[in-house]
Amino acid sequence: MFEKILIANRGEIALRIQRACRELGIKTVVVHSEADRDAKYVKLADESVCIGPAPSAQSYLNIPAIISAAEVTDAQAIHPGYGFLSENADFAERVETSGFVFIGPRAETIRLMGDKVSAKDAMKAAGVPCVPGSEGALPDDPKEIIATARQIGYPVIIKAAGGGGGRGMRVVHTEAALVNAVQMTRQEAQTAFGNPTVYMEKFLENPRHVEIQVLADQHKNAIYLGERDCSMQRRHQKVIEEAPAPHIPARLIARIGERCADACRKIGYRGAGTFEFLYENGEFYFIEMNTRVQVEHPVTEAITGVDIVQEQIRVAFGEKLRLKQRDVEFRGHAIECRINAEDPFTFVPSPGKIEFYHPPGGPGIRVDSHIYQGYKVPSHYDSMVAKVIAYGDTREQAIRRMRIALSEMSIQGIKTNIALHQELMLDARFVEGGTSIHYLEHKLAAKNEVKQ
Ligand code: MV4
Repeated sequence: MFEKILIANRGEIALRIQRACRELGIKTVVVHSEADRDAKYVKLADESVCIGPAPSAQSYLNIPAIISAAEVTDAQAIHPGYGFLSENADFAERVETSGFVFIGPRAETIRLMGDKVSAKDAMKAAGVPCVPGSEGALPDDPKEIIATARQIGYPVIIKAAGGGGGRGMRVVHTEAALVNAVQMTRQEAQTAFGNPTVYMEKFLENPRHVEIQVLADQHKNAIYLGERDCSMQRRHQKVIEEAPAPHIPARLIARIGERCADACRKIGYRGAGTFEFLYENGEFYFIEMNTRVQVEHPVTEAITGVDIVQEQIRVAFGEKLRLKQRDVEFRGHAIECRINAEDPFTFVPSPGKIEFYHPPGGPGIRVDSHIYQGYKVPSHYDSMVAKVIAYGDTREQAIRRMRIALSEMSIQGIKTNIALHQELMLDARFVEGGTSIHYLEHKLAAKNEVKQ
């Protein structure tokens, strides 16, 4: 096994990766910015290297500084976590050409999935069901664009090939608005991503966001670890995730999961990955693939007993997957609440010093967090400060345990969204399960109307 891994990330995921390394007997190097110098998780690592000032562009996104840190500390592999450089194909390539192992897929695979047109083409060819849409990128000819939209049927959505995660999209309801919308999306895509390529899909009006977790080794073995429902979101930021997805038949999941695992074998995928689907009227439609470990991986760990971060490290080292699909058992239900340092009404980030912290605990509760009393939440990064994961034999038990956990949890000194989670755990539609991607935004809009 590796002797030493460099963690190119911060916060809770840097701590999560450290814990996986420790269990595998691997030493850790954590890189950090000046703003994170005094954080406890930095001191917990075997070694730490300051790679630059607070702004991410000069630290957590500073490729030469990270590679140098790996060189001076003699690390053998680099774990990128999520966000930052985790899906940067150039970084993965530089890591490997510098003689280190990138804990993730091959740079070529990251590049393939980073371009949403090539990702969709690859998945379609591998037998994964996709949203009906244009044959690859849209041409320039307005006549052809109009013909494509007529074939698909309105409403359609125009998406940038370089986008993803909700950036660079536009919904079009009528032929009159089509050509201009394509032109505008192209221009924005050119400005934002340096790539004017766009494609068209049928716009699904009220879907759920259901994703499939996969694991693959370098010997063409691949398995799926079930699904997560991430529909509870606001402005493309997930708020609550759960596994399994409520009210979706297990045989449907098995069918789509097999397709994903099979696609991994066909494209020579390695590591952990997530196939994002829209789910509507009992059908799955692939939209994007994420080539990193995700924030919400703990709900899958809870229902499968698989340590996804440890598996990432093992397969990066070249080990064969120790599990076959028939060894994967799904048991119980898990829910994750993302606790953010933010104003509960305006959602504006609320950085600052944590004056008091009491984490929840007890049966079925896991808290992934790097915070503590006296910790200063920096203003430069994402506002997520903790993830509370509740596990139960049933969804009802997981919800009950989450309610108790949230009632125990106390964070003073900064504003948090704990009260929002408490409200959602009592929301009749959430309790019923199976709400769409629009539910939370509609609920918040209705609440604001009452207030005004
Ligand atoms: C869609 C869609 C409806 N129809 N594609 C937004 C993020 C990006 N990953 C894809 N997104 C969407 N693509 C078609 N053909 C609706 C969304 C969407 C969405 C998807 C997942 C989670 C939250 C969302 C919120 C708004 C829109």
